[in-house]
Amino acid sequence: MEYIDLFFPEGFLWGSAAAAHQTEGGNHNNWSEWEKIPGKIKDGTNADVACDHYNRYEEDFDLAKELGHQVHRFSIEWSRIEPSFGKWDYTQIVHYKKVIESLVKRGIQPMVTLHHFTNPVWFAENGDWLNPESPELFGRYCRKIVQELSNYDVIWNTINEPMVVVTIGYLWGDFPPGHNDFGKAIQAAKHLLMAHGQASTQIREVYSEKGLDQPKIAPVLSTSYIMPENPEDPEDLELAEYIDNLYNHLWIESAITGRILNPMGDGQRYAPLENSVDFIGVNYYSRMVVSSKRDFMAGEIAPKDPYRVRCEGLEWEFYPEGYYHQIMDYWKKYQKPIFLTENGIGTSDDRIRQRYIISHLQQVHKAIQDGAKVDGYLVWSLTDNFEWAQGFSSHFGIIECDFDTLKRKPRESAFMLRKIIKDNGLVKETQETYLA
Ligand code: GCO
Repeated sequence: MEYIDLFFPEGFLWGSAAAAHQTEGGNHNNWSEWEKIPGKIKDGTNADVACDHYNRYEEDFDLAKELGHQVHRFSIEWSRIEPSFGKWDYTQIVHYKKVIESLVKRGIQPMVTLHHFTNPVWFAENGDWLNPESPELFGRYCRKIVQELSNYDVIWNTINEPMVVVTIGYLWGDFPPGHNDFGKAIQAAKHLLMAHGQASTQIREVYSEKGLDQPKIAPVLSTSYIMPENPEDPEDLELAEYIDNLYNHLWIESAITGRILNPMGDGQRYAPLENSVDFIGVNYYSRMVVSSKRDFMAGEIAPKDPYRVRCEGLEWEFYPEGYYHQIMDYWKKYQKPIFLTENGIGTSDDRIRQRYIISHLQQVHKAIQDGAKVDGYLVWSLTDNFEWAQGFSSHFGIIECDFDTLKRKPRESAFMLRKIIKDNGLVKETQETYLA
């Protein structure tokens, strides 16, 4: 295979992403409660200690710096900031200030996620995202945290992967709160959408009250290339289109148009959504093949291609072509800049990760060549961490974390990415070395 140098646009930003509950340890929230229920976490583990990132963030950011990262995406744990309703914990606010300062000190741009899956226990006990007041409750926390952190140069992510929260938590029941109910799933999606609107409104207001320049705000979507099992079957095609709309578009189209679209609403305007999306955060891992002969609503998707490499535990197929497809689709439909906020693979074989990252970046490059405005790429994840229902059995880190000793050790993929960052692209030699 003959490779050519593939350079990325000037100013393209590179780095990694992580989330509070998966790395910090010591959290008390709806997930820590869920982890206590036998059978919910595949390997029977919990995130009580996780990577102990809460105490070791300096060490982790030293590594990120050494590895050339320019941005780091992490989340603030709501349950730490507001452990009981209306009570703010200032020691935790100070903690996150230090986390941000420690990135800034190393010349790494902080990208802060306000909600990454977890909720305070009091919020979960009050109906979680089914509570009609949930958007405002979330908005209050956002106002607080933004008031405290707006003096730093932060890129804001409001809600992470709303449709994952909805699909896995409210439809398939494998994440908290464990519902299996389409109606509830749609209700939760609507409230998460309104919560995004509340968050962005609070951010805008706080910055303007303080006379600060408006920051960049984005929700972060989980996207999957939805394909029909049998492309000749009109029913499969129709289902694929339906799921694509429901999973990949309904929510973001509502956020961008400011209208709560069917089936979440009847297209009514929701003012807080106005001007709520400066760019779209896109997380991509794989494709999803659907069939009209299987019950998607019950979590049934088509059998995997036996010849494709898969993600440890989660069984997601290695499918880079879908990345190009999804980036182009969002770009064409919404004409908003895209930031690739997560991409990676859980694997114990780092050579697979190396191939995965390069193959996916080739697709990103192609999308940029074809006109998509893509501003950056973050690998998921900086270190191995608690992979939700998979526990510690899926290794996504470019840095290995030994969960007995908590020792960190960069994998070869981390050095590969460092070279990519330094070159601002995939030079011929990088592709030859890692795709060989
Ligand atoms: C997310 C993701 C991460 C996962 C990753 C691999 O919501 O951003 O779910 O938290 O760890 O996607 O599954």
